[in-house]
Amino acid sequence: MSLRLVFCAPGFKAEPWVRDLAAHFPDATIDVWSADGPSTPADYAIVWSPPDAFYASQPTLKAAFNVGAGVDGLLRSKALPTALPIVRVEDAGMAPLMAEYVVQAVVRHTRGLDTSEADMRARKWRTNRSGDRSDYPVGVLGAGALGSVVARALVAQRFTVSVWSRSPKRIEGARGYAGAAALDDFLAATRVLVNLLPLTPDTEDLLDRATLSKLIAPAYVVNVARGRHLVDADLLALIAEGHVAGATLDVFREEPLPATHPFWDEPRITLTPHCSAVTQRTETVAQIAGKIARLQRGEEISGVVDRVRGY
Ligand code: NDP
Ligand code: OXD
Repeated sequence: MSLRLVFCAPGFKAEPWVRDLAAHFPDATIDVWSADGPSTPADYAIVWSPPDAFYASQPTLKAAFNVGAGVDGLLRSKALPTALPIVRVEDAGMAPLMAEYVVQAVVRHTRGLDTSEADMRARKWRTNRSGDRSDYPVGVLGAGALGSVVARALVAQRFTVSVWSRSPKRIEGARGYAGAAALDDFLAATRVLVNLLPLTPDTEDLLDRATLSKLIAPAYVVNVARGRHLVDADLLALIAEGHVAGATLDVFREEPLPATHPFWDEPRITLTPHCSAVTQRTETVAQIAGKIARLQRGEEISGVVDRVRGY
């Protein structure tokens, strides 16, 4: 029997995904799942936040491929079968986008361009003598597919860079800290904090008053991972107190960010709508297709989520 694929990603336009998948698997049957229509059992699913009903209708799946790097949304579903292997996107074109975004956010702050922008909006002409790079040691939380590329990009921009990960990592030009016991030392060496951790039970609410207070002041926060890493009220209070100079936030506890959220009214916070590194469809489909081909040949693949660790 030919390969059977099912695509279920509410909010995504299915047609280009199906077209790209068909280019890799011309003989496969590729269905777009719908709650109303009949669902043919498939071998592999390509998904983003599928509804709970999806899993019950797909009892023959050998793996589900998440079309993003973060699997926190997928793992939250109580309907997700415990034995179903989940595979996440590993870079697939997102890392250079993330590196660009983070470097611009860090440089914008460390060169004082955020202050100049605010001055100019207030019709104030004030030449800004920006500080030395060495005054702004950058710490990257997470040194995985995205964090490691971001750290290298910051090193290339001559920043002093540290990374924090669960297991020890070697990134040329950056200092590595590993494990919970090393977090305080990492924070004490960091003024600009970049978050690229997955959202797991261990990392949820990690960016709270206790953690952010340990950064070198005045600190700066760039959160490009998940909104639930950050305790919003603690960040706002630390900005008001002057311990944190400001933040660039791309992700939020609730998305879209509610119109009444206090972040909108804090001029020292720069907001973007979860766009720091959007999924690159062509590269993602090519990566998924390569992994399906390997699984079909009985080979191992990378990017399989460890359900216990949560990423
Ligand atoms: P990876 O799984 O490749 O890397 C995760 C890193 O975090 C690893 O270095 C891992 O350590 C480290 N880590 C995980 N848990 C802990 C912990 N408890 N303590 C210390 N370190 C820990 O993920 P990616 O780099 O691909 O993606 C990171 C996140 O970025 C995603 O989960 C997603 O939430 C977010 N994202 C946001 C996007 C956006 O547009 N805003 C786009 C894409 C992703 P170790 O290496 O030892 O395993
Ligand atoms: C992802 C994201 O996890 O887009 O890939 O946030």
